[in-house]
Amino acid sequence: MRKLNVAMIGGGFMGKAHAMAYAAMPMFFWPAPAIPVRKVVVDINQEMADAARDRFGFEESSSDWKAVIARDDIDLIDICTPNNAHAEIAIAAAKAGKHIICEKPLARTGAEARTMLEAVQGGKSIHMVAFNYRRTPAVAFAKKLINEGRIGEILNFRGTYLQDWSASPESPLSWRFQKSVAGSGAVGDIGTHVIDFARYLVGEFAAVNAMTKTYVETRPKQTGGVDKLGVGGSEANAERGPVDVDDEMLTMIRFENGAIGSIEATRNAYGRNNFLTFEIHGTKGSLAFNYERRDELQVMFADGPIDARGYRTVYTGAAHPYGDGLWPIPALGIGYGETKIIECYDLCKAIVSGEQPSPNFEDGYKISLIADAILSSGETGEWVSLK
Ligand code: SOE
Repeated sequence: MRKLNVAMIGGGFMGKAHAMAYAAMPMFFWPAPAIPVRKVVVDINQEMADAARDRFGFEESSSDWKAVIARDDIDLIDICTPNNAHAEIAIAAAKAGKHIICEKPLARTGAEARTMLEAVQGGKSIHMVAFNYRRTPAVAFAKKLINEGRIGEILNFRGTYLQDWSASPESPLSWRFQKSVAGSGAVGDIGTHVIDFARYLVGEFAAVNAMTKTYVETRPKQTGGVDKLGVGGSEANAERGPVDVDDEMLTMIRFENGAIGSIEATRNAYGRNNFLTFEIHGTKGSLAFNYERRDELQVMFADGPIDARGYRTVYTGAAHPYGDGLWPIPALGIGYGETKIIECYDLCKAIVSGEQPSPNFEDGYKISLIADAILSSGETGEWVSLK
C-alpha cells in the first residue's frame, strides 16, 4: 500500500486535529487509499515542535519549514499556521511539487489567494482547503438529495455560524483579531465555512449585500504564542490592544442560478457554541442542518401525506455518505474528529488518483473573493457583484 510522508507545519489546535486524522484514517477507511506517515512536524519554536512531535506521533520535529519543503522524502505539506503564513508556505510547496492541504480560509484576501492558486496551476500538486464541515455525513447527504432533485429547484439558503468565545471583551487579543495576521474576523474565520456550504449545496454567488460590525474595539493582549479561544488567555489587568477586524457579518446573497439567501456569522453570540446551520427550501421540499446535532439531517418532502406535513429527522449511518467507513449504527456519534478523518481520506484518494479534490485552491480563491465582497459591501452598504 502506498505511503504518503506528511510534513505538518503548525502544531496547535488544527495540528492536533490533522495529526489525529492521519493516524485514524486507515482505521476507519480500509483498504485505505494510502497510509499517511507522520514524518515531521514544524513549529517556529523548536521546543513546541519537539512537544508536537511527541504528542502527535511524528517521527521528527523541525523549526525550519523551508528546509522541510526542500526534502525529497516529503509528499504532502499540511499548513496549519495562522492565515498570514499560508501563502508563502503554499507557494514554496507548489514550487517544490508537493501536494498541499491548507487550513481555511485559504488566504487573508482574494488577491493573496490568487497568488496561491496561480502557484499550483499547471503543476503536479494536488491541493485542498480544509473546509471540513462539508464532509459531515449529514451535509454530504443533503448534497446527495439536492443532486438527485429530491427537494426540487432551490429557492433559498439560510446559513448561520454563531459562536460565543469572543463575546466577552476580556477574551484575549489573539491573532484572530488582527487584520495583518487573520485578514478579517468573523467573515474569514467562520463565515467562510458557511460560504463553502452555500457554494457546495446551492451554487456560485452572483452578488452580496452585507452589514459588518466590530463590537469590541480593544482586547487584553494574549499571554504566550498559542491561539487562545475565550477568556483566560491573558494576565489580569493586561495591556489592551486594538481589534481591527469585524465581530459580526450579516449578508444577503443572490446566487447565479436565481436562488436567494442569507448568512450570519459571529463569535459574539452568547449561548451559541458551534451553531453552524443551514436551511434550504426547494420547490419540492426542504432540508435543515445544525452542526450541534451533526448526526441528524432534517428533511421534508412536499409529496408526503398532507396530514403529516413537517420536518422529520434522518440519523446518518451506514446508508449515508462515508457510512461504510464510519460507525455501523446511526447516531453512534459523528464528531469534529470524524470530519477531519473523512477530509484526510478524500485528500489521500485525490493524491492517489491524481484528480483534484474539492474544495481546492480554486474554491478557496472564490471563497476569498466572496469574503472580500462581503467586507467591502459592509463598508459601503452597496450590493457587490461577483461576476
Ligand atoms: C474559531 O472560531 C474556530 O476555531 C474556527 O477557526 C474553526 O474553523 C472552526 O471550525 C471552529 O472555530
